[in-house]
Amino acid sequence: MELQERLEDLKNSTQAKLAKMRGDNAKELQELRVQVLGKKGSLTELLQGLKELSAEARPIVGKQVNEVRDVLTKAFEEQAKIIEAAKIQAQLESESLDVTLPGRQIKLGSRHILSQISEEIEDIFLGMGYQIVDGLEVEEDYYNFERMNLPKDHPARDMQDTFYISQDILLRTHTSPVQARTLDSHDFSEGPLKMISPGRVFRRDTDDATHSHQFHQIEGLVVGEQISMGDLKGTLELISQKMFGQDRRIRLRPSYFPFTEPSVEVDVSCFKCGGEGCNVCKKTGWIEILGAGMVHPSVLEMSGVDAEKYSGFAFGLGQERIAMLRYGINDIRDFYQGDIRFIQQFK
Ligand code: FA5
Repeated sequence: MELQERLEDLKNSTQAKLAKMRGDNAKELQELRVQVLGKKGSLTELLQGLKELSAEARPIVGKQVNEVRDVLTKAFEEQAKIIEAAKIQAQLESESLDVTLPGRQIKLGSRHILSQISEEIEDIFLGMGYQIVDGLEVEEDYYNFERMNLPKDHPARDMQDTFYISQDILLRTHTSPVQARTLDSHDFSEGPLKMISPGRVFRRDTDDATHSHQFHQIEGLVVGEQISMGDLKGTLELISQKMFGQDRRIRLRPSYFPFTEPSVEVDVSCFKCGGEGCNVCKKTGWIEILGAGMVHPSVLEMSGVDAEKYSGFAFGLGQERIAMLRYGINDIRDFYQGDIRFIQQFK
């Protein structure tokens, strides 16, 4: 057969094979391409035949070979596109994407109720000119106890069962050590010290509905000239009214803390029954919210503050307690479980 005829034949037969090829057979397409256009393929083989042609015929047939190569190369590319499109189509069908389905909702959290309470109390005190001080969660025994007038072996240490890290280092059991640290650094020639310090504290208490091994307190401390029990009462009355309502009253009951003298427990009149007695106040009309007192002269003196000239009051409240009372939360463990249904109720 003439070379030109064989060329024409190769072109036609390849085009026919391509036309018959199934749309999903990439392997078959590749094999055919190698067979026809590959280094040892049919077209290369035909090219060898050029050598035997006359010098006049060679360029003409050579041009034809190139034309056939171009046509077939394009045809293979077309078929590759068809195969690729079929593959994508098959994939889309198998994924059965339903664009009419509603989207998946991203669950948004919100500020934790304990953070909200802490910010609310901070705002109240900032408005009265207090500073907010950060304390250390890992504290020295010295500041947590000794500087709070609780020397080693003092029986009142038992009231705050402690996680010790070493003999001298512990997880603070209350926010009161911040009192000693701020008293140490305060310059009284610049005016009285007025601070609050919110933060996390730790005790080896067994977890139950009202106790947790870690919880949050807010410490308050005011030290200056002629600070009296009346100032303490007025301040606590104000904070109770802001937190629990304008018509709240407070009552002070004698208590004991080694770092205050006198010491008091502070009750607020029940915000649910107004003082008549109900299940929230256990029929007493009053709810205990915090411990407080006049700063013990020894605590002042250990910081080098002249207890004859300066006096002050301090208080410490449990944040969880405030939130539980205000919102009727029955179990303290709800605060720490990160359940979005709980957290979102306090938006
Ligand atoms: C103190 O911790 C004193 N530092 C408070 C204080 C400060 C008194 C300044 C005087 C002057 P108390 O151990 O009572 O006191 O704890 C204070 C509050 O922390 C309690 O009223 C309670 O609301 C909360 N609390 C105590 N233990 C736990 C616990 N295991 N889980 C949750 N809250 C607790």
